[in-house]
Amino acid sequence: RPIGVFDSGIGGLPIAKQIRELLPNENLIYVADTWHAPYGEKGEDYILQRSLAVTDFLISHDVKAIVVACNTATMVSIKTLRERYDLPFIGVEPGVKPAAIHTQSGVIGVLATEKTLSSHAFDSLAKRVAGNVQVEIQPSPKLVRLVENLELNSAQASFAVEEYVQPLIEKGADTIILGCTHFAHLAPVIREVAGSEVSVISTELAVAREVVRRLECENLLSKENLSGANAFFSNGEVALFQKQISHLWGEDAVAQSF
Ligand code: DGN
Repeated sequence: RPIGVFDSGIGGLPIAKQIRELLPNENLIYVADTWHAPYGEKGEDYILQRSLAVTDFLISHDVKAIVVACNTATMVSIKTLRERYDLPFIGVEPGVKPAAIHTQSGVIGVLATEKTLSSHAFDSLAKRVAGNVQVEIQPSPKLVRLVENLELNSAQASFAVEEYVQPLIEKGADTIILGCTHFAHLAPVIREVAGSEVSVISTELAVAREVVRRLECENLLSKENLSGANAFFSNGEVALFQKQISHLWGEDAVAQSF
């Protein structure tokens, strides 16, 4: 049985890649809910309805666990998903804890969607784990669209990153959290703009390790010694999705519609 991974678009691909590396013989199904993206600008009911619909789709493919590879969907929906389905759900959340441990200046910055930053779940995460560290937030709405358009090195990407990173540095942040999975694709630009004095924290590896841990715990790891298959679904324009996954995953990735 495969592991399901979903996001509103291609933001979850870096997480799926890490899972693939740690678990080479598992089958993966990746779903990009592109038609309904960006989640970050939608209401909570809408995001929850989409999370439920995508979960039903993944369950129709007999998945054994689901990775909610989107901070926004995790913040809004994971509690309900866990209540409604008898399946392990692994979510993602901004890495406030590692950043709070790492900072020297005592100020950390969070780049994420407006929805994530205004959610109750984020507020309680920050209160719970930041301790005395000051948490500065920066909604970064332009970045998701740039990533979806594969503008990962363009001048526009640098300008947009600068617009969001600069205010955090001015507030004294020496550690910046990528609190939206899409932003991992922009990590090189974000690192360049932030400069060598600032650490940039991304959570793909931690999430992939958590997936391994959960599957081990539930005795759900595949026992077969085959190399795992990957399936990629999107409900957006299939030609664009093919271009995205060829570029970000590999030439052999095949886009399918749902
Ligand atoms: N990738 C999603 C996240 O981590 O929050 C959000 C993308 C979006 O739909 N705005």
